[in-house]
Amino acid sequence: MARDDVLVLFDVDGTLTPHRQVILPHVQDFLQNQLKPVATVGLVGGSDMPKIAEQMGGADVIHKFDFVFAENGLVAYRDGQFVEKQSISAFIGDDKLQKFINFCLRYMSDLELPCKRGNFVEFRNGMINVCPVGRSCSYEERLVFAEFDAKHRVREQMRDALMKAFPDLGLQFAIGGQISIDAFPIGWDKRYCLKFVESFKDIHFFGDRTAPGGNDHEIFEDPRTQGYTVSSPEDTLSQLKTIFKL
Ligand code: M1P
Repeated sequence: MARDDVLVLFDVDGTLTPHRQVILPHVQDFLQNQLKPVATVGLVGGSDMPKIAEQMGGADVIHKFDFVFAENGLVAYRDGQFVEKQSISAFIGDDKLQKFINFCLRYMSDLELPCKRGNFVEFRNGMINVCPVGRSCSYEERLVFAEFDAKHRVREQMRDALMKAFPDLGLQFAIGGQISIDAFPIGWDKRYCLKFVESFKDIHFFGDRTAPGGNDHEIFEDPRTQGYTVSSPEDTLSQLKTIFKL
């Protein structure tokens, strides 16, 4: 099949890079020199554009990949050009958003964690990222929280509390990374990016958070994609080699 018929979309964290780390040179090299000649290649990350650029080796990520979808596609680039971005505040309204943010801050103020740092609520274009340990934690503090969370289910409990407190706000909540929860309007999950790629005959999606509640789940299950669950960047490469005979 021709390159223009086949699209391979990748989640970033845990799929192409370790969480919040920079892509390894051999993974970047494989995508650019082995996969790109046979398929159109895109990224669809939950993170915002600055984080995706940092992890993928710089701002020219929009030129290296045919599509770059930040914040699930709520911020979209094609062939190095900005296409569109969505606004959660325009969609939900600031009154409602403020109630939601106030609830999150109150809820997090009662949590006892191994440590707390700063930037507990990150307001992005199309989503709000809520982080109990605080996004300004160090990498070591991130790992300590992730281990604590795996044991004590801090984020799952918070997500349940949010769903109970705001059944009618029209928001959905996804656990995409190690330390935070993404909140965005229902339907603005990673399937959102598929509206930009309708012309492709085959769309392959690779992600690590494909189980229910994970931020790769909906696009993984979507009938328009063929979904693959991966456990690491090395696993992604190994599956690509098998599927595309590279
Ligand atoms: O993997 C995607 C996620 O990456 C970050 O998650 P965390 O900081 O919790 O590891 C965030 O940018 C999050 O929004 C995103 O979905």
